[in-house]
Amino acid sequence: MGETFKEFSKQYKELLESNLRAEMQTLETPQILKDAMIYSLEAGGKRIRPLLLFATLAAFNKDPKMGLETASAIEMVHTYSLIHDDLPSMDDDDLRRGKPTNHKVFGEAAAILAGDALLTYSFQLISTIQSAQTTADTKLALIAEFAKAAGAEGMVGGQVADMQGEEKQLNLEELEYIHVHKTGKLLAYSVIAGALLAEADDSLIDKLRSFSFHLGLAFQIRDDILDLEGTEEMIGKPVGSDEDNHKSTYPSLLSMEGAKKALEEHISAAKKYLKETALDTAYLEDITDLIAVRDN
Ligand code: GRG
Repeated sequence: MGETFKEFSKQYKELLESNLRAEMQTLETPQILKDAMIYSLEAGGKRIRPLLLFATLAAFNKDPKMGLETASAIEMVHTYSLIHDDLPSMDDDDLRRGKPTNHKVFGEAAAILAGDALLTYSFQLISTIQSAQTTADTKLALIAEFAKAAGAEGMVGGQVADMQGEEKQLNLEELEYIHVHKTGKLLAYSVIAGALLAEADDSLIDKLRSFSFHLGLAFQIRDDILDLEGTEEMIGKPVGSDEDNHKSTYPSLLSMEGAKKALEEHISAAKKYLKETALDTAYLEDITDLIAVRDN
């Protein structure tokens, strides 16, 4: 690991983005669908999930490039989830990452289909990994774990629980269920996919699962803190009590101070599990630190 994390992340973000462009160029499909898929894939995401996968491969002293197809697949599923989350029947958002949402530009039907196509294509990508280092068994394990993380037992299940929980007071356990599934499972898959590609044994995978569990919750708590701080800045007064907002969040359940404490606790638990792996985890630690202080 000669490079700094900044150099590493720049290099692999560029590699990912050029691979996403290349994949889209080869796609034989009606132009509107292709344009809608490209629009959201190139709308300026942080690429945290692909970077987690590349950093996990680096931790195993493997060439991060061997994770390129899987990293691209994960970013496609993440992109589909955001397109669908913004739809009129879900959050009904007009803006994402400061730009008009997919359905605002291409219409609702095209946005639904762009999400569907990204989801499906992601599995095609993993099933056609060319590298001689990746066996058919590994590809199967990558696909099975991916389906579980993205589907009814993972992100989609979390989204439904989130919709059901709207407008009612949740307890901490219910809130945690939502976030572990809606956000945590795909983040965790990014790490587990790296470990599967590196052919890690089960005990290492367990430790990385524990790391990712805490990382996912830290990511979400930071998201809630950022949302609340953004709202307070906008209206110029402190919010966060139940009268102000019906949606349960970490700050609304624990207070801002309690949410910041919980964030710190999850970050240190994540780092504790990383240490236990005895891998070369410098980049994974850097990502963990970034998640704790990120401001977008
Ligand atoms: C519609 C099946 C379906 C699922 C949607 C992930 C999700 C489930 C909805 C997103 C809602 C949301 C804003 C959740 C908060 C945490 C989160 C996932 C933020 C967005 O992820 P980032 O910060 O996004 O990695 P960028 O823009 O950097 O790609």
